[in-house]
Amino acid sequence: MKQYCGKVCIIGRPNVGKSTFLNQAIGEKISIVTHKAQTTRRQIKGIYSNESHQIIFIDTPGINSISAKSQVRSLNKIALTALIDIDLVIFIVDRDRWLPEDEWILEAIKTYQGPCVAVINKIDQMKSDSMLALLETVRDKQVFQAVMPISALKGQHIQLLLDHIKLYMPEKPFMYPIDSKYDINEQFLVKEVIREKLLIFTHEEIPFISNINIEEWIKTDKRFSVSIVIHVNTIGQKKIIIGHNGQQLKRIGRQARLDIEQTLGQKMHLNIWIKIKKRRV
Ligand SMILES: Nc1nc2c(ncn2[C@@H]2O[C@H](COP(=O)(O)OP(=O)(O)OP(=O)(O)O)[C@@H](O)[C@H]2O)c(=O)[nH]1
Ligand SMILES: [Mg+2]
Repeated sequence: MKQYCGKVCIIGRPNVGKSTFLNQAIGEKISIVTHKAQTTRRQIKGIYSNESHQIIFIDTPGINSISAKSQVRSLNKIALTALIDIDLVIFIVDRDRWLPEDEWILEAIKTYQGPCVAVINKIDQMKSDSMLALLETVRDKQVFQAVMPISALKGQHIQLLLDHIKLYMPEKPFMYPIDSKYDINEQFLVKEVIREKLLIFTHEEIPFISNINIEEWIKTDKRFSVSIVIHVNTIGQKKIIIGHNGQQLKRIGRQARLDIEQTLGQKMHLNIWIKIKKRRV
């Protein structure tokens, strides 16, 4: 049987659902998702395969055209460098109107000359007339090969989109074994899942200033045990993460462990410690 294999870069504003789409497309949670903007901080690769097609998706940080912060600029750069050597761009917009920020991204990716498919996400929250109006607006840009509405969260029209993406994949041997779903370092994945839970449960800016370090990593067929240290700046931050009677930290640890076990397919033992960074004098 012929094999088709290619790389697809997922681009869009922060929070439009890029990572949710990636997880849904490959049927595995490998890219973290929260309600906060700029959750994704690196390029994350997820792999979809069937007998004939392999699609290597690259999830990217949301591109932010407004903030001039250097951290934001470096996230934009991470996203834009993912456009090299790819076969298709998936440009995700969400239920809002076509925004100036979307126009800015379109301008930023101008040097990319390959095909680009626009995806309107979160249609589960849209009335059909506003969806049709947005569809029309995006189509009128005349830069997209197709415009496809989906709900990444509810899994609506994902298969249709995958089938469409397959049309752009060149005839090439698979780059990964057919059962590979991701190409990320497992230690990175563990740290990312903990960062996600910190973002979700603490409602604070803590995750942006803390470091997450792996102090111990034991992984054999029989045993998977990890010790993590979260470094924070102040005692107040430590208290927020630990919570009343340690309940918050327990919840963070439990939810992280369940997600990691699901993705890596192995029961694990997870210890998390919080330490306050020593100030330099
Ligand atoms: N209602 C609805 N919510 C969605 C859908 N897709 C994603 N979301 C929500 O939108 C929020 C952002 O999702 P993410 O997948 O993290 O978005 P992202 O584009 O990867 O965000 P960044 O990594 O910050 O750029 C989360 O709260 C998701 O649950 C959808 O189809 N419908
Ligand atoms: Mg993301």
